[in-house]
Amino acid sequence: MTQPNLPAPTAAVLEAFSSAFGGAPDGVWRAPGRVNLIGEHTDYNEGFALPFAIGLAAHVALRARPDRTARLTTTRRDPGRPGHGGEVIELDLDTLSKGSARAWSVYPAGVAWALGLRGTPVPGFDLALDSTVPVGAGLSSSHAIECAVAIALAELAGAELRVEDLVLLTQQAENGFVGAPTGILDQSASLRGEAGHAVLLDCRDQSAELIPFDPAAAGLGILVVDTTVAHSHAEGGYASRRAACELAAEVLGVPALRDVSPADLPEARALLDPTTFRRVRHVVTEDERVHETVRVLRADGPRGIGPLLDASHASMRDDFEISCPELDLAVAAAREAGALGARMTGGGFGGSAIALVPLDRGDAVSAAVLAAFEKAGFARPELFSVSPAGGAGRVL
Ligand code: GAF
Repeated sequence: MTQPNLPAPTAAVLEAFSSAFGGAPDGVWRAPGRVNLIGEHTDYNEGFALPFAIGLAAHVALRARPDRTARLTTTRRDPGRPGHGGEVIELDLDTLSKGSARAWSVYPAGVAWALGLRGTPVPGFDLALDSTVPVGAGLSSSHAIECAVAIALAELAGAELRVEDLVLLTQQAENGFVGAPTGILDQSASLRGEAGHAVLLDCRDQSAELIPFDPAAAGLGILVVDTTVAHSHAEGGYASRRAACELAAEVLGVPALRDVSPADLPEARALLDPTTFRRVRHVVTEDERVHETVRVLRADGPRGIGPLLDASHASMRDDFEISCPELDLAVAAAREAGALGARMTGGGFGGSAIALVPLDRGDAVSAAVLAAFEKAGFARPELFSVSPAGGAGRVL
C-alpha cells in the first residue's frame, strides 16, 4: 500500500502495520528524541536542564484489540539485534512484570505496565514502530518510543493525562520496568519541545519555560557526533552517580543537591570524600551554567554560549567522570576546527557529543572530527546536524 501524500515515517509505519496485522490502525502518534543543550545529571538532583526536541522521532501506529494481548512490530531490520528481524513480539498485558518483555518491546510494555499501575485500564493493542532516532546514540531513542506509546495508549484508553503525568508515567516505565534509574529530562523534552526553542526545565516541580533558541538564524548549526560507543543507563555508571548524589545530599542535610549553592561548596568539601565532592561540584556548577546559558541566549543569542558548553564538558569529564576518550576527542577536535563550543550530551559513558558550529565551518569541523577519530584508531563516528523541533503529538 503506497501513501504518496503522507510524510515518509507515517507512510512507513502504516505500511509496517498493515503488513503485520492487516488493515489500518486507529491512529499514528509521534514523539521526538532530544539533545540536551546543557544541564546534565541535574534532573534527578531536582535541578535545571535546557534540552530541545529534535526532528528525529519515533512514530507508532496503534489499534486497540478486544483482548489483553499486545502485538508489536518494528520497521527496523537488523537481524543482529534481538527483536529487529521482522518478527511480531507478542505480550500478555495481564502478566507484565520487570523482565517479562524482551528487546525493544520493554518500552511499549513498560508504558502499558505503568498505566496499569496507576489504574488506567489499557486495552490490548497492535503496534507498529518506525523510529529515526539512532539507537544507543544518547539522543533518547527509548523515551521517544515511550512518549509516543504513552500518548497513544492514554488516548485509546480514554484517559486525559497532563504532560506532568505523562512525564512521571514514562519515568515509572523506565525505572520500574526497563530498570534504568533515570530522571525526567528526556521525556519532558520530547513532550514539551517546540521548533526554534529549548525547554528550560525546573526538575523539582516540572515547571517549564520555552527559551528561544534558533541556531540557524544566528548562522550556526548543531553538529551531533555519535561516537557509536554503546552505553546503557540500566547498568552501573549512571546508577552509581545517582547514588553518590543522593548520599551527598543526605550528608549535607538538604533534600536534593539543587539546594546546595556555589557558596556552600567549601563546606561541602570539608564534609565529603574527594570523589563525592567532585560529583557535587559538577551538579552545583552545572545548575549555574544552565541559568547562565539562558541569560546569554536571551541577551546575545546562541553565539555567546560556547564557553558554557565547554565548561560543562570539562565538568563532566573531570568532576562527574562520565565522559570517554571518544567523546573527549570529538569535543576537542570540533573545538580546534572552529566550533564555538562543544560538550557530550545525555547520560554519558558513550553516545554523542554536540558542537555549536558556524555554518561556514560545518564541513571543516566534520572533516576534522572524522580525521581525528581515524588517527586515534576509533570507530568511524556518525555525524549529522539537528535543530530544535516540535514535540510529541498525534499525526494521523
Ligand atoms: C539520561 C537520563 F535518562 C536523564 O534522565 C538524565 O539524567 C540524563 O541522562 C543526564 O542528564 O538521558
